[in-house]
Amino acid sequence: MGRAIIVGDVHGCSVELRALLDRVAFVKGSDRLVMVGDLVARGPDSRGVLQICRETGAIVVRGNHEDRLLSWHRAMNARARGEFALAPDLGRLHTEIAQSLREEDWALLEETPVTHLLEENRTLVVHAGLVPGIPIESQDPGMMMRIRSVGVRGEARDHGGAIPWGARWVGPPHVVFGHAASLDAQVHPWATGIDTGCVYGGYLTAMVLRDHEEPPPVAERASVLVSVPARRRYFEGGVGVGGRAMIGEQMRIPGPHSARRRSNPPQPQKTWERAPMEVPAGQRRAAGRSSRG
Ligand SMILES: [Mn+2]
Repeated sequence: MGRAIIVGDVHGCSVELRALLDRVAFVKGSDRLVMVGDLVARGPDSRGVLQICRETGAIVVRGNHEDRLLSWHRAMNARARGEFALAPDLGRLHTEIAQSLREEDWALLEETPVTHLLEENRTLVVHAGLVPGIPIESQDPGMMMRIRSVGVRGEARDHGGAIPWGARWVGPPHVVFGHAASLDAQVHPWATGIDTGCVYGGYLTAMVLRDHEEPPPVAERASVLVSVPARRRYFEGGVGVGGRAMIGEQMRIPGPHSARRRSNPPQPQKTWERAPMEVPAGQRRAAGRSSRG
C-alpha cells in the first residue's frame, strides 16, 4: 500500500488542489487520497474540484456544504415525484452551484460518508470533528459536520464555545478534520485540523502519512503536513488565529502568535507577486514546512 494523503477544505480551489497533488507527487492507484469535505462553494471552480476527485479516485468525506446541497437535491427530487418536501434555502451562491452540477457530480456527493477510517494509519477522517467522551458509533452525523468547539461542560458547539473540540479528544484513533479555518494547522495530541483557509487566501494543506504510519507527536506533527499557498483570496472572510479563533465567530483566545497574526492579516496578493506554489522556509510554523515531497 502507498501513502495516505488527507486534504483539507478545498472550497472550489481546483488550481491549488492540482498544485498540492503535484507537490506531494500523488500516485494514482498507490496512494490513498482522502478529502475532508467542503470541496465546493465560495471558491471559483467547484465542479473542477469534483472532477479531480473522480480522476484521482479520491475518497470524499461529507462536509456541511455538501450536506446542504444534498438536502436541497433530495427535496427537489421528491418534489419532482409529486411528494411534499421541505427544501433548505440555498442562498445565491449555493443555488448557482446546485444549478451547475451534473448527474455525475450529484452521484459523487450522494456517495460521501460522514467519516472514513484509515485503519492502517489508525486515523479517522471527519469534516468538522467529534464530541469528546462519546463513542464514535454514537456520534451525531450532523454535528460531525459542524462541531467547532466544546463548552465548559463538554457540550458540542458549532459556534462560540471555549475549547476547540480537538484539544479534548483522546484517541486512538487520531482524528484529522477540516471546517475550522485558521492559517496554522490545529495541532492537538490526538487530532489535527488541516483547514488552512485556502479560499480565504490562506493555504491548502495535506497530511501525508507513509504506509502504516500514524500521525507523529505534536512536536513533530509539522513534518507530515504539506501546504501550497492560495493564488489569491477568493472569498471575503476572516481566517482565525492560531487554530483557535474561527471564521464568523466572536471567540478569540489569544495565543502566543495571535498578536503577530492579527496585526499582519494575510493580504490579497496578485498572482504574479507570489512565489509559484512555494512556501518560503520558516514563513509558517506548521503547514508549509515538510520533509515529504
Ligand atoms: Mn465546513
